[in-house]
Amino acid sequence: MKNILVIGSTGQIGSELTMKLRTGIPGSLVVAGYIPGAEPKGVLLESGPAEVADVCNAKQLAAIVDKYDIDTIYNLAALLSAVAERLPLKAWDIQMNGLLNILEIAREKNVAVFTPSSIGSFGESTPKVGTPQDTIQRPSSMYGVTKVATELLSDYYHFKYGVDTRSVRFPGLISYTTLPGGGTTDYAVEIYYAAVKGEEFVCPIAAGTYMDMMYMPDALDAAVAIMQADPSKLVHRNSFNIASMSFDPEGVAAAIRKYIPDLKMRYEVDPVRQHIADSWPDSMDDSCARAEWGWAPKYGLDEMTRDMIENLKKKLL
Ligand code: AKB
Repeated sequence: MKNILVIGSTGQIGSELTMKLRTGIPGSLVVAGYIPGAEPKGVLLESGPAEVADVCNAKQLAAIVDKYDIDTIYNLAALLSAVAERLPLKAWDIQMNGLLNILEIAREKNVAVFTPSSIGSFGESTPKVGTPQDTIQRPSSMYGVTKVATELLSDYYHFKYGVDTRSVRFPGLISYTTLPGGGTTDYAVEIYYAAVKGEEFVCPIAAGTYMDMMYMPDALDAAVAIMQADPSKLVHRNSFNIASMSFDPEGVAAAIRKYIPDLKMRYEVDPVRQHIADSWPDSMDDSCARAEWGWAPKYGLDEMTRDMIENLKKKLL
């Protein structure tokens, strides 16, 4: 992993992953891929090359791979779960046709590919607690359908053509740098912003709805570690369960109230998001990731809450 293209470099994960790769991998060249309207700014723009990289434009991607002699692609282009329910054909186009473009280029030009999967790849018939690595995946959302298909297609390219595809199933990701957009787990970020700004939080997810969540530094570590793992140790590839904490809205509100006691929250449940959340696991079993490539998260709910509040205070107040 030396010459890297990050597709979706200005999104919630991409904006931080691009910087982590640029600063954390000595001698690396990291191209920030973006689409018009989501241009990189500030340090992301100044710290390395940037190129328009639309997953739906195979020629454009191939030209970037040739220009920079790319050996690894982080494919972060996706519509998140709630917005994908509104725009299912667009979600299919980006998530599936875009992935196919990338995998074909990877096959021809010997490039390794990371395309994240998600807790969204599971569905109502999946065991909800301690969801195993290998289990039933029959999601009912378009996002979930594309995530299962992403896992299968990525494994297909590995076994059929030897493409080095690897992936993790991300929980809801929480960060203070770039906001997510259109996900079911977005509430778990928004509640921190409301708390720090002293605003009442209107929660779109019902009390008692547990989902896996993760602090961004752990998610970034996972994205790098899986691509650096010894391939001979990998029994699985697409995609590994990774977990660090699971909570419902009351749980995260209680954690925040240790630091901001007057946080007010009321519920206005969004039926689309709630339906999706009800179909996702409460908590995943990540023992395969731990055994095969040494996955070990650093942040629990309390450590994350302390860090989120400290950094959001600097950013917002
Ligand atoms: C979403 O809520 O859609 C994403 C996810 C869990 O994949 N954050």
